[in-house]
This record gives sequence, structure tokens and C-alpha cells, in this order.
Amino acid sequence: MRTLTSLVAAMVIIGAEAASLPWPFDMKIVSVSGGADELRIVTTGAQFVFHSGTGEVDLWQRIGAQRQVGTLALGARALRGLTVASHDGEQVKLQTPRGLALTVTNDSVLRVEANRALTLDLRGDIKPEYLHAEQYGLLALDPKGGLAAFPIPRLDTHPNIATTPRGFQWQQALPAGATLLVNVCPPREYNWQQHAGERIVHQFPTELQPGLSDRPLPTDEELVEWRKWGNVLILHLEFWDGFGIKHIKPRDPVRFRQVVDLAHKLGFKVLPYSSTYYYTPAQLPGGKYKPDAAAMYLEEAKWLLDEYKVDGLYWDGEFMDVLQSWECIREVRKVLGARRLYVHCTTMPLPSTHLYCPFINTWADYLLRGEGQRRNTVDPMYLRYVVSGYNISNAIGELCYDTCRVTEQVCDQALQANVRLPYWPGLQHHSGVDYFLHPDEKKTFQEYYIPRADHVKSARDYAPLAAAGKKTRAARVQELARQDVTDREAIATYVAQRKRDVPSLTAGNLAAYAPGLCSDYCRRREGPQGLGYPPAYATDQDPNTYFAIDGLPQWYAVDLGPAQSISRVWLQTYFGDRRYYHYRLDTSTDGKEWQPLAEKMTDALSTQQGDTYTFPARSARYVRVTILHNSANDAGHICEIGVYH
Ligand SMILES: [Ca+2]
Repeated sequence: MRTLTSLVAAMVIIGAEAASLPWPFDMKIVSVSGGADELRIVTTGAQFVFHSGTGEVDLWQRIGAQRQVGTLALGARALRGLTVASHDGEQVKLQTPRGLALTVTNDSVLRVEANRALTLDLRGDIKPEYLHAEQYGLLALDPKGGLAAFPIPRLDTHPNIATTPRGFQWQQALPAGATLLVNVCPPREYNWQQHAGERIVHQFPTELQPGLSDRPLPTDEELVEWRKWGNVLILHLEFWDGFGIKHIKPRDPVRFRQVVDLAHKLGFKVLPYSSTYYYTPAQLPGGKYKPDAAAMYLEEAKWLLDEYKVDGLYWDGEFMDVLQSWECIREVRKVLGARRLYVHCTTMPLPSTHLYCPFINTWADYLLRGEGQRRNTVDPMYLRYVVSGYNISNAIGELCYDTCRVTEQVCDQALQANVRLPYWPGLQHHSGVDYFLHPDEKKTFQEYYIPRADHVKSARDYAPLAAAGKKTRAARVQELARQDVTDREAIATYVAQRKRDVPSLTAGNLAAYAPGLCSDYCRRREGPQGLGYPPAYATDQDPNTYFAIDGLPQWYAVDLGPAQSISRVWLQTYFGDRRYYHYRLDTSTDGKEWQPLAEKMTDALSTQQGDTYTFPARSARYVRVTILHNSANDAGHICEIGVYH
């Protein structure tokens, strides 16, 4: 082995070590002013104006753009007698004589604790380019910022978002005891100095088997080589001694200290693997966490930082609980100070790849998203509004390119979205995908991506890329609209032909080849015809094709045309791999009023025979299936539905 001195002398440094950076985590309560009628709270990123006469709260953005992004109406009498209960640099607590408690926090969140049933009425004053709503909440964003809202616990139904002349409106009943979080984005400034001065080298072991890696830590030569491509070193799973232990420890502490020392000499910041998601001592059975989960994890974090004198933490996931995840990241930031936090959160803390919490993300330096997107390319809308934190959380977004891979097109689109690509050395192959750069990708990364990324050091440098990104996304929206038209035509042709060739599977099936409505459907370019999994597959008389939709609960309804008398429904959900579904059935004559019909809430497995329900004859035009749960994944699948007189 060469000596350390010769290695240091031989290395090529990508740039002088960035000086100690001015830290953006000084989010604070800037001021509280006004009186009983109009109370004004200014945070680093937002202004909340409470009108006790109307029960409305104006939501103003202060970073990225200075504008009103929306209004939260809590009911005419809801804010009467509003007073400040307490006030410090981190939060302002407000209360009313009727017991409504509101809190404004320094990360620009308005938290409402509904002490009685409330009607949430959130009116958006922007026309968002990205509007995504699930039962967990809503993100309404444009390139300058926007707002987000999260009901806790999640809603029972999908939120119904209406388009209005000013933007959008979300009206929803909030039960007593619910919490609502409304976040104005972004809560803090983007740190261009950090963006320009720091690059991630994310090292994976050869094998992803905790405790069994045959290549536990990088060699001195690798560290020297990798320093050309970054200066923030992530030491991934090889650091891990297994699940469920109190502290995540290196398997070879002596070598680990050598690696940290050499990395420091080379000018790396070192971020070892850690995880709140996998921190099993904080977990309770059933996917819940202990009430003091954040405090427990904090002990782990402090131990790691003190024991090995590292420069921050890499989190492999977050607690799957919004409030505990939020508490934990705020507390960890206090412990870290100016040290770094890099969080992988493709789906966390919400089980969604398209909905996330900017007020949690904002406490991290870098975010990693995009894992398992099952695409060869990456959707520019997803890149800009999910992977990128720019003008949203203002954390630096890094793309996890396990499936989308590093091509010149992906590099271009990442740059347009202000998303960065970490450098992935190693040879880790996991779940059929590679968590490392192939040789040709390495060339693209080094020769195509790096020079272009190095050019972007400020908002001014990014501006032309942002303009190009807007065009790319507009073109993509048009392309998808064209695809939708072609897909609908192709599906109609398929159904018409099959209807001619194949009679109904069962006699008297009123639903055979009937059209369907649904809350949404899976449009991935997959499925038997490459057309996704449209409603037509639930009535095409082929048990091998199925309607599919992600993110339960979701619904599908077969449309029988005219209302008619029915007394039997047969439902075949996806079967054959020992899975089961929970669902409810109801019927309607007009698509507005629904009458309950049946439910399946047992864990009886799906079978080819399906489930049959007979009942006293009733009139129906629609039979709706609301899929609540799937034991195999978070998606609903209907192979066939039959409806009979
Ligand atoms: Ca089918």
C-alpha cells in the first residue's frame, strides 16, 4: 500500500475546501404584531395574518416571491378572541376562548389542533404547475414556491380539489381531535454557496447484506480517487452492525477511524450511515413508534457524532410518522448545528412517492429521492417538484438513479430542475438494479454532467436552465395529453374487437364490456398493451387483465348505462399469490347518492372464483368498489366485475 503522504500529494482536488458556510438553519419567528382583530406573525419564510372577524388566515410567501399564496378559512367564529398564549424564537402559540389552539413555527408552518369538528377550507391564490393531493395531504407548487397542507390522521377519502379563477380550493371536514399542518414554501433561503462548494460521494458496499459485506470500507486508493468527484463522503451500509441494536456501529472500528482520518486529510466531510426508519429500538408493534422515539434516536445520533468525530449523518429514511419525523429532524438539527444531514426520503414520512413534507425536508442539507421509479428516464415534473427542493424546502435535491440511470438526457433534465447527481462508486446490485455507475455512465457523469453542474453557482446561473426546464415540462404535459388520446383510442379498439370475438364469460352479465369510472388509474407504460391498467380491463372478460391503481384507498365504478334492477355482484380481485384485499361495495342510480351494498374486511385470500354477493333487487346504474387495503402492496387491482339482474 502506498503511504498516506504520497497519496495526498498525488491526488487531484476538485476545489479548495469550502470555507465554513453561513448556515441557513436560523429559521425564526421574526415578529408578532397587530391586535385582536388582525394578528400578524412573520417567520423567516412566511407571513400569517389572522383575521378574527372572518375566521380567515392569509398565507404569504416571503422567499422565492413575495406574494399571498392562499387563505385558510376556519369558520366565521373560529378565531374570535384570538390571543397569543406564548412566544419565543421557535414558535408562537395562539388560543381562543373556545379552546382552538394554533401554533406558528419557525419553519413556516401553521398548526391547527381541531378541538371540535371543523371545515377545512383552503383557497389557493396560485395556479400551481404541480398540484398533487392524496388522503395524506396536498402540495400546490410553482417554480417560485407555494404551499402544502397535511391533515393528521389522514383522511378517509381522497381530497376533492376544485379549480377556481384564482387558483384552487380544498374543502374538507376535519373531525374533532384532528391536526392540520399548513406550510408556506420555501421556509428558508437556498444555500447557493453550499450547492456550489459541496458534492456527494455516496459509497455503497459490494453486497447489500447488513453485517455481511465482503468489502467493508473503502481503501485508501479509492478515497483518493473519489475525492476528484466530491467532498462529502457517505459511508453506507458496511457501517452497519445489524438491525435492532442500540447504536449503529462500524464492524471494524479501527479501520473505520483510519478511513475517517484519511477522508478528513483529503478534505472530505464524512457522513456515516444512520437511520431513523430502521431504528428498531424506537418502534412499537404495528408500525407505530414509542412516544419518545425522537429522543431515543437523538441519543444514537449524539453517540455517533461524538464517538467518531464525523461531520454529520446520512439518514436512510425517516420515521413513518409526520409529527415524530418533524420533531426528530428539528431536534437533530440542534445537535448537528452546522454539521450536515443527508436524508433519503423517496417515500418518507408518507407512504407516497409524490407527496412529501417540505417543512421536514427544510431541516436537511441534502435530500435523496427517486429510488425505484421503474423508468428508464425520469419524468421532468417529478424531477422538478419532488426530487428538487429548490423554492420548496430549499434543501439540495439529489437524484437516486438506481432505475432511471445516468444518460445525457437525465443529466440535462436534472440540471434544469436544479437537481444534482451524487457520485456512486462501488458495485452494489440490489433488487435487480445497480446502485453504482456503469463504465459508460461514469464517463457521462465525469465528462458531461460535472462540467455543466460546476457552471451553476447562483440563481443567475440557474435561470436559463430553469427556463429550459419549464419548456421541457410543458412539452412533456403535451406529450402525455397526446398519449392519453391515443391510449383511449387504442383501448376502445381493443374493447370493440374483443367484444366481437369473445362473448361474456358468464350469462347475463350486465357489466360485460361496460365502461368504468375511477378515482385514477395506473398510467405507467406497462400492462398487456403497454397502455397502463385502465378501467376497461375490469370488464374485458379476461381474468388476466386488470384495472390497477396506486395509493389506497381508491375507487372504481362500473357504469351500466341506464339504471336497472340488479341482485347479484361478482368481484374478482387480483389472485394467485396468497394476497387479499379489503373493500366496500356500494351502488348508485345517479353517481351522486350512494347506497351501501357489502364489504369485505376479512383476510380471506383472493381467488380465481372471486367473491359473489346476492341481495334483494335494487335499482342501480353504478356499482362502485372502494379498495381500502391490499396485503401485498399499496395498490388496488380488479381483474373482473360482473353485475346481474
Ligand atoms: Ca380483465
